[in-house]
Amino acid sequence: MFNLTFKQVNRSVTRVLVQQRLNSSFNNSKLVDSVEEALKDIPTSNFTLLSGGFGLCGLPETLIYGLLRRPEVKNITAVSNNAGIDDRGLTVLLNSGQITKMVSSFLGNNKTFNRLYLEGKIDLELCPQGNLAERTRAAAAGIPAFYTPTGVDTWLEQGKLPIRYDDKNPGEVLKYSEPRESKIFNGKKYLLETSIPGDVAFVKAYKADTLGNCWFKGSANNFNGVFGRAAKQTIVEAEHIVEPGEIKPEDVHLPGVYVSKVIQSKAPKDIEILTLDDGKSSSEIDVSALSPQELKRYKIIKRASQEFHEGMTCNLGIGMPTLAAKYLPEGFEINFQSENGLLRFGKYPKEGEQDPDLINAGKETVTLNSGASLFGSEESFAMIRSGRIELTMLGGLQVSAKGDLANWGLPGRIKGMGGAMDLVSNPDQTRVVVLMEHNDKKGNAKIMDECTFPLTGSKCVSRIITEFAVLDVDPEKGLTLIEIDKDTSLDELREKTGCQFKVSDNLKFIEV
Ligand SMILES: *[C@@H]1O[C@H](CO)[C@@H](O)[C@H](O)[C@H]1NC(C)=O
Ligand SMILES: *[C@@H]1O[C@H](CO)[C@@H](O)[C@H](O)[C@H]1NC(C)=O
Ligand SMILES: *[C@@H]1O[C@H](CO)[C@@H](O)[C@H](O)[C@H]1NC(C)=O
Ligand SMILES: CC(=O)N[C@H]1CO[C@H](CO)[C@@H](O)[C@@H]1O
Repeated sequence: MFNLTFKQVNRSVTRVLVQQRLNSSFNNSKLVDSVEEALKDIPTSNFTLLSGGFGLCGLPETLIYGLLRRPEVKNITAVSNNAGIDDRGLTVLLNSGQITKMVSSFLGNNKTFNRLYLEGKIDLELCPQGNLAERTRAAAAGIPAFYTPTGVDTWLEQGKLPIRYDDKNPGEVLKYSEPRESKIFNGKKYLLETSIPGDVAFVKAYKADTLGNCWFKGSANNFNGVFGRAAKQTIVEAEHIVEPGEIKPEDVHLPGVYVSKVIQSKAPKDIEILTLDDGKSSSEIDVSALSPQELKRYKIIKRASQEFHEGMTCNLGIGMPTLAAKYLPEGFEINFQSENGLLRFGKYPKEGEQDPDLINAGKETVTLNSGASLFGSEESFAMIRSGRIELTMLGGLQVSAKGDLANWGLPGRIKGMGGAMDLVSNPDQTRVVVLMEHNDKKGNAKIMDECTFPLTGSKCVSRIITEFAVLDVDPEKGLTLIEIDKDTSLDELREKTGCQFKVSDNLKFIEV
């Protein structure tokens, strides 16, 4: 016996254990009856919770409300793309004071989250959406850190993201983010990002079997799949609990090996932004009935729709960029990608066909075209950073003559970058077109020598489309006017623009 090696002892012990399992009625079911039981083994306080979902889609609310009924569990660092909406999702744990720090890409318009952050009641680490996915993916893969192009030359690299405001002096920042180390690979700068391992993950699945294998429906994979892999303890709530084998092995999105417990989900399923196909074609729009403000936007959107080529893959930001898709010629084939995990999504649904599990990055209900595919956020951003998206159209607050873009907040009024920093991180392969009004509401120029608002990306914009002009951007040579509104003179345009621009020899009128 003393001659046995440790390995041999270990092996024989394993054999005995396996034999015991076979002999007894060993129950390997991870199903538990109640949310109390599901949360029994989580730490009492001071831990990191990864909470899946995107808006209200795939939101593990049964578990979140379970935690609300355990007020002694405090000082939670919650990692989640956003915090749900007021009175839904993680916001309830912000209100109860159980969450003291959020790691998110987007504050949104949600009053509670905004207020607590700006009043200095919570810490917020703003994290680009793609970094959130990749930092948790790295944790899931046993990788402590990695280099990524997202956020180069922005507040993220410079360590200027406000993490904590002073609760006594409004607007004063008490704590900023850590600056990021950078390194050049193949002539391009990348930032070092560390992984985000979770202590606990909350996951919402459509179907889970009693072994913990999960299947996500529609766009509900989002952060659920990657978060479910990145925590020491993953707790799944599923709408349908099935027996092992009912989810086909090749359809398992999250293998049970990552999952500790499964409960029946009791969360309601709601749609955050119901958008329906009104059946009207774009040619039916009565331009003469539009208000001056609507006409401005109409001109920008209509001109933007000329940027599409048949068969291209593109990602459209919320607002005007998304609306540009309405002006595609009938039958025109485009692969629209949405960063919450859809490729080849289609029109808004017809009344009655809407599905809370199928939303775009703007949280609007959508449909899928034939040949569509669905995946998690980590894969979506892999696609984005690696240049599979040919065109990204975004809104802008400011663009500089070198093509720097600022579009995620003003100092003191930060909304979060969402996926924008990731979307503009590979401008050599993904063309970045910015749609914006030429001037802000006070008439200030938004096209200028240097942006004054925090950057989304530097030297990344290829083209700017406004109601007055189409300008091409070269990071070295600056701006060239290629199209002008037919009712605007060059002098007027110079007046409205905050920096010099060249005029193309081939200047045309904007045709809309
Ligand atoms: C295994 O445990 C689960 C949950 O505790 C229970 O619902 C199920 O009936 C058990 N199965 C067997 C075969 O004992
Ligand atoms: C949480 O952290 C605080 C401060 O480090 C410590 O005093 C407290 O005991 C911790 N609580 C738990 C449950 O670990
Ligand atoms: C909160 O938890 C963190 C670890 O997640 C710990 O470092 C910190 O000291 C805790 N703070 C309090 C007030 O318990
Ligand atoms: C985007 C978002 O979360 N909006 C919500 C924020 O809170 C207000 C007030 O409760 C809601 O009306 C919004 O829908």
